[in-house]
Amino acid sequence: MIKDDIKRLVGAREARVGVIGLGYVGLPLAAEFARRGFAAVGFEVDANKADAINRGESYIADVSSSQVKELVGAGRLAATTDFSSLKECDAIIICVPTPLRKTKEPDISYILAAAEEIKKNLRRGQLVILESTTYPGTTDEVLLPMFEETGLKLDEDFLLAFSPERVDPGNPQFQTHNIPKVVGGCTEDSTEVAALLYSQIVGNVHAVSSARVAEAAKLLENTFRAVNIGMANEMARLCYHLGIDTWEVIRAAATKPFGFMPFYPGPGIGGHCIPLDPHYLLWKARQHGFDSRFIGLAEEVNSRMPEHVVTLVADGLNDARKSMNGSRVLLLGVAYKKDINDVRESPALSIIDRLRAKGADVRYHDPFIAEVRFDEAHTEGGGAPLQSVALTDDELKSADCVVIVTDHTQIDYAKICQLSKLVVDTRNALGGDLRRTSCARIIRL
Ligand code: SAJ
Repeated sequence: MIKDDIKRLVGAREARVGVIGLGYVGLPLAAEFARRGFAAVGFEVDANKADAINRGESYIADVSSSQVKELVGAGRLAATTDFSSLKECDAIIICVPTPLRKTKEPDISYILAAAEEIKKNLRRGQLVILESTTYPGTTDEVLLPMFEETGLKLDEDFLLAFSPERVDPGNPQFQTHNIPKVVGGCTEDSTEVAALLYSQIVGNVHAVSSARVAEAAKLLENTFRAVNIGMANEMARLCYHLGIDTWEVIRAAATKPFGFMPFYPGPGIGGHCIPLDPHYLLWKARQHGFDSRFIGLAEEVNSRMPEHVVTLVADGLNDARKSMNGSRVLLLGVAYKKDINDVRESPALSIIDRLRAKGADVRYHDPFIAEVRFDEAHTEGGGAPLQSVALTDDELKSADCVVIVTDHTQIDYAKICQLSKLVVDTRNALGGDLRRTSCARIIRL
């Protein structure tokens, strides 16, 4: 059995660790193994990324170029587009994207492409771990048969496990080394050795009985968020009809010291995890004839928030006897959450598209994002790219409505209050003492 051979290499930190996909998950992971004394090789399809790493340059904010330069200089970190080098690795970790197709069905094509490369180079004595978020069963129903087609046998020749990524880009408190790691193998040997490998770089490793338990745990984590955000958004729409301040309600409920966890309404959910991951669980459930209504309902509520925001803008303009058509609307923030430069799945894209479709003259200011381009899903309003405008006094004064879509910390919200005629605040950025400053009308989500 190869378990002991790999454990010896891992224990001595002589195991060569290959990471497929050097994105916001793979690069920090490869760097952490290298930092702990392992030889780490990143495998990339993008030669520009591989070249940058080998030049000692990082393109991921959570890993500094100086750290990459030091690790590459020490010969402990390298990157390559030559996947044949996979055969030299004792452990191979897959960190590739798992997007959704237009039909909202899982797209595991990146996992399959990585698995094909591993299959070509699989040899006796290797541990393979999948980290990409996917539906329960991917590791043992899809990857395992692919690898056993080579004639190599699980446990006798190779080990196979799943361990969900939990990277939270830009989080100053939680990084690779102090985020507990769930690990589940296709066999006990696989679980044991994968757990030993991660224990070299993570303080808390939580082993579970199978790969699919680990796959399901990850989906529960993020479906939990999507469903609870959906509840907060539904509460906001209900409170709007009841004339109750949603944020005040949540602040009050959050005083409960047990049995409650605050989530907040917003303009919709964006990012590369929360809008997508639940659909992997939903798809798998349906394969087994089980329809998870919570996931579908959360998706429906969350995806309708951009429409609700546009309604608030229309209501505000209407109260000022203005039509949406021809009004100047300035969005503050287009990133999917504050203080980052990522617009993936951002609700701002839908809000802009909808406002434009109603004839509004839409502009935005986002200190993190210079330009926004629109895909085919957002062309009702014409779909022309937009550039961020400077947040000048004139820009604020000339807007018929200002919409706070992303509550970036560095924005001067007191100035927004003083110079704007109408503000639709989807993030409670004007909460607290700003409520009392002399400013225009505020409509709060
Ligand atoms: N959002 C709300 N209300 C909330 C919380 C979030 O509307 O109460 C919105 C955000 O504005 C954003 C979307 O939901 O548009 C997703 O927000 P998020 O806080 O979940 O941020 P993400 O997408 O970066 O999620 C990641 C996830 N991390 C991983 O999957 C490894 C998630 O599990 C983390 O909990 C989250 O970061 C985090 O806590 O920062």
